[in-house]
Amino acid sequence: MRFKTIIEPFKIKVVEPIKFTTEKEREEILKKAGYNVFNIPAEDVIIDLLTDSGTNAMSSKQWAGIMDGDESYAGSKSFYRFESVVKKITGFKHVIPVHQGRAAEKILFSIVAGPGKYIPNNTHFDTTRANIEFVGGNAVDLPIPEGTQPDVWHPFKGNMDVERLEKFIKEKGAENIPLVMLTVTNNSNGGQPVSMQNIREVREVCDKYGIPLFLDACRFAENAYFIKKREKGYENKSIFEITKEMFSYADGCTMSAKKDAFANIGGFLAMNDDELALKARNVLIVTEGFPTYGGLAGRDLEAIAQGLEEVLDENYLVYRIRSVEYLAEKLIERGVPVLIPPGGHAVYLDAKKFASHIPPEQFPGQSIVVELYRVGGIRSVEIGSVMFGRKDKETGKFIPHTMELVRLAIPRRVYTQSHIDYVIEVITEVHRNRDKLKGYKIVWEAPILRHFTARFEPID
Ligand code: P61
Repeated sequence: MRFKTIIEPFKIKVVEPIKFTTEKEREEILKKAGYNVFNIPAEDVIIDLLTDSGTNAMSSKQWAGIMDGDESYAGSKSFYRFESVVKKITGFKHVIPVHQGRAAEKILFSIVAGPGKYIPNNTHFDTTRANIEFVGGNAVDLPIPEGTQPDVWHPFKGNMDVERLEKFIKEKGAENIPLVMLTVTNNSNGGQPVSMQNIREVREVCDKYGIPLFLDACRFAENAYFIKKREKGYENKSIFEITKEMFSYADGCTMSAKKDAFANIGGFLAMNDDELALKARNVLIVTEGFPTYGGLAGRDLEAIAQGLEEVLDENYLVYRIRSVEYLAEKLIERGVPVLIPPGGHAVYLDAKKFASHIPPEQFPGQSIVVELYRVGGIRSVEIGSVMFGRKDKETGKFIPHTMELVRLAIPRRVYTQSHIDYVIEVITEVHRNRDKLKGYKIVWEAPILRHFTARFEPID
C-alpha cells in the first residue's frame, strides 16, 4: 500500500451496544466481586481486555458456516471440512476436535504425563501447567534469559533455552520426558514469538534423545507473522508457507481455536503417532464426544475451518500486530512501563515498575487491574503472583512469580482505534496517580487456578 495508515481490513456489519457505568457504580461492583474482575458481569465492563480467547468477532462467512453446519452425530460434512483445513495447515495425520484448548491438554497429558514425568516448555500457560500437575506430572519452564526481563528487547523473546533443555534432559533422563512443548506465541511471558531457528534447534535436541515435540499452537499465525517480519530468510515467504514449516518440525499440537481460529469456542489435538491417536480418541469418546465432533457442534467446526483460512491473510495480520503495537507505543510515549516488545495479542504493563511501592506479596498487578476497572471500566487480567505465585510446601513462605504483569488482551476484529485511544487515556491517568495504588490480600482462594475465583481485600 502507498499510504502509511493501516486500516482495519474489514467493515462492520453487526454492532453490540456498550453499557456505560459510573465510577461510583463500579466501586460497588468491585466490592461485590471481591475485587476479582473475573467475578464482574461482562455487561458492566466498558472495554473488555480480559482475554483474546473466544472473544473474536466472526466474519460473515463464519456466520454463514454456522447456518451450514452439519449436525450429524457421525461423519458430519463439517468435520471433514474442519479436518481437511487443519491437515492442510499443520500436516498432522490425526485431527481430534475438542471443545477448547485445555480439553486437548487434558487428553494428551492424562495419557503421557504422570508422577515422575517432566514436560518442558518455553513457558507453560496456566491451563497446560494445571493439566500436567493434575495427573501428578511436573511442568517445567525453560525460557531464554531475556524472556523473563520485561524491559529487555529481543526479537524472539518467546524462545526456549536450548542449552538448558539439553542439560535438563540429561539430568532427568529422556525416558522421563514424554514430550517437549513450545508455546507459540509464548503467552505467559508477553505473547512473545518463537523463531523458526529456535523451533528447529529444539527439534534437533528432541531428535537426539528420541523425544516428540508438540506445539501449543493457539496463536500460530501471529507467531508466523513475527517470523516473516523479524527473521532473515522469511521476508518473502507467505504466512501459509511459514506456518507449514513451523508445524513440520513438530509431531503434534494442542490448539485452542478461541484464539487464532477466530472462533468463539473449540480446539483440537493433532498428531502423527497412530498409537497415541488411538489412545487419545478413546479418552475423547469418554470425555468429549464421538471423534467426528469431539465436544463441538457441527456449526462450530465450520466456523473454525473458515477462521483458520482467514487468519492466514497477511493484510489481517499486518493490521492485527500493528494495532497492538500502537497501544504499546502510545503508552511508552506517556512514560507507562510496558513489557517490550509488545506481544502479538496483548500489551503487558510491567506492574513491578508501575506500582513499585507495592511488594509482590501484595499483588501490584491486581491493584492496577482493579484501578483500571474503577477509573475507566476497563477489564484486564493479572499475570503475576496471583496467577502463578505459590507457597513453599514445607515452609509456607510466599514464592512470587518471576514477573508481575497486567495483560491488556485485544479481542480480534472487535475494537476500533478510538476504543484503544480511550484505553490509553485511562491507563495514563491511573499511571499519573500510581502513588495512591494500594496493595491487596487474598481472603479466599481455590486450591487450583485460584485467580479465577479468589476474593481480595485492599490493604489500608
Ligand atoms: C487467555 F485467565 N488462554 O490467554 P482454552 N494455551 C495457551 C493459552 O493462551 C490458552 C490455552 C492454552 C487464555 C484463556 C484463559 O487462567 C486463564 O481454549 C497458550 O482457554 O482452554 C488460553 O485454551 C487454553 C485465560 C485461560 C485465563 C486460562 O486468555
